[in-house]
Amino acid sequence: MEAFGEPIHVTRPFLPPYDQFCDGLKEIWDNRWLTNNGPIHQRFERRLAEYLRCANVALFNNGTLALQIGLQGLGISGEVITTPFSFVATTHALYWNRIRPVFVDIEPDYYTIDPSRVEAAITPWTTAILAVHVYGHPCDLDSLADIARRHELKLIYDAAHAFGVEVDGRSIGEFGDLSMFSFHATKTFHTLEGGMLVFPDPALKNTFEYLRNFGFQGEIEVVMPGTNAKMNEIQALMGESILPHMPAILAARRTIADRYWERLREIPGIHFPAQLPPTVEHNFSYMPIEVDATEFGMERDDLYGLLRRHNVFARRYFYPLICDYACYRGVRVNDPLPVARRVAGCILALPMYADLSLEAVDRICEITSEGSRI
Ligand code: T4K
Repeated sequence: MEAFGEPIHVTRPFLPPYDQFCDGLKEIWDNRWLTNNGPIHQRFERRLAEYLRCANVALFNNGTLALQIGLQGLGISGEVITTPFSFVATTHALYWNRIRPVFVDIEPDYYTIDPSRVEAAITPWTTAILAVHVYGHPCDLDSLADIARRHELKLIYDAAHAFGVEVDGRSIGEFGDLSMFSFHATKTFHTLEGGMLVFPDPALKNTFEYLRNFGFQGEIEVVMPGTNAKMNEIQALMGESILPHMPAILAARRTIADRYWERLREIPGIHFPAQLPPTVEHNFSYMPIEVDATEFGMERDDLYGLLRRHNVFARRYFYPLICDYACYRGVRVNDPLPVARRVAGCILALPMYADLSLEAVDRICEITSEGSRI
């Protein structure tokens, strides 16, 4: 199989029609209002609340700062039980709040935090659970809610990958005490860079607004030592312009995922996460596969290299585990993490984005299939 002429990356941002975006820019030029809770920001925030059917939302300049502020606003301290199988920003948000991460294992079907391991890791210092809907797979919502309630812990979801996901007809943002969504360029829905908190307690809205704007309450009072985490008008315009395209984006991703499943299913040693229950409306934010080296005849890293030689830039999301990065190696990890270690060693995220052609998917599958025959 010949290499692609142009690189095929793991993702490619969706962009709204150019003219539509330029019309929006005109509004910004006319307003001369560029950031600090501008009119487009306010409108976009309302539209998101409607889209998600969640009353309380707050926008930020990126997901990492949104999560940091979320933790700070909820007053989380001490120890937080979390997953090592995520993007490193999940743990960084704890670190920046001087919270000790307690890493526990994931379950093997969807790679989300294993509730039984969470319960086993609770100590008198535990204040919260920080779970991740990794690849947009919903965590075990009921079990985590039950543990949080019984042990009086806050339940926080890193929903960076989960915009558009629904469970039983409810937005994934409706669960827990707080959810953070990332609107980074690489996400299913984006605002160039951006992030959002969704929360059931309306009293938190002011706190988050103070924290993202230096702590200002009005013009001459600062009520808390906040930071600068404001979404600007161009970010908000990008989000507002993409939001109406979400149904088409999700439908295109579903078609691509179906094609991958159909083509890859036949290759020995290529496995997928378990099928999600019919109650879940998925967003197909990533296309993860597991490579069983014995069955496939090639290690995951060799397949990664083979694809690269064909100009296909799959990614090893999420390898290494967060606890194995140099900056977290000093953190004591009591859980042996057998599932997380196995998955991190064999996972590969294949290209997935709305305008990836089915012909390209077929070629990626063909290259993969050739790998199994080498
Ligand atoms: N929690 C979780 C679970 C997360 O996954 C993330 C972010 C966060 C928290 C933090 O949210 P943010 O603060 O980012 O809002 C990327 C993203 O930068 C990061 O947002 C994302 N997770 C993570 C999973 O992936 P990299 O270092 O892999 O990105 P990069 O620059 O290598 O981009 C990946 C590919 O995307 C490129 O090879 C090409 C393509 N691309 C990228 C950009 C930026 C484009 O085609 N155009 C672009 O503009 O981290």
